[in-house]
Amino acid sequence: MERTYVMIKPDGVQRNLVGEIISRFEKKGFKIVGMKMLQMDRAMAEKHYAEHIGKPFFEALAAYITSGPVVAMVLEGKDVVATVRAMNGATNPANAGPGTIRGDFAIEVGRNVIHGSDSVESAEREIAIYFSAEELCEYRKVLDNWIYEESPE
Ligand code: IDP
Ligand code: MG
Repeated sequence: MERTYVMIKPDGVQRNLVGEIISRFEKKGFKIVGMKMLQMDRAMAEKHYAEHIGKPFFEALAAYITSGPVVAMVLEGKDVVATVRAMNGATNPANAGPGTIRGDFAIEVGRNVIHGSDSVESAEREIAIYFSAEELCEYRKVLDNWIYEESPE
């Protein structure tokens, strides 16, 4: 079953959106298989956002993402990578539709509340930054049969 890395950014924590955001993913049917709170340091920011090092917004991004605790999680489910991106909404909240997390709760790209991996490969890379194998839980839920037609593997 596909997995993705999702992170409630420091503004999401400060603005009391942790419960609201987790609730959306839970209600959708995705399974939380890992979760923790942590504060990122500069080295973690450079690792996570390696592709953005050197871009004009990188320093602001590094300051933002290390400015307070984040909630890191791994979600599991069918097409979870693309679906979480859709639920998060466009990177710039000005372009994020209503009903998306960024569309409903954010205004500026530099305070866009949530992160979600952009591909299965990115998800694998990002999950490994934040979680060891022992920190991820493999388990079944009785509701799985009410969320999937076929029992998920
Ligand atoms: P994504 O988070 O939707 O994958 P990316 O383009 O990978 O978007 O950018 C990573 C993060 O960097 C964004 O979520 C946002 O917090 C920040 N960011 C991206 N572009 C800008 C910008 O132009 N100004 C300020 N921050 C930006
Ligand atoms: Mg990205």
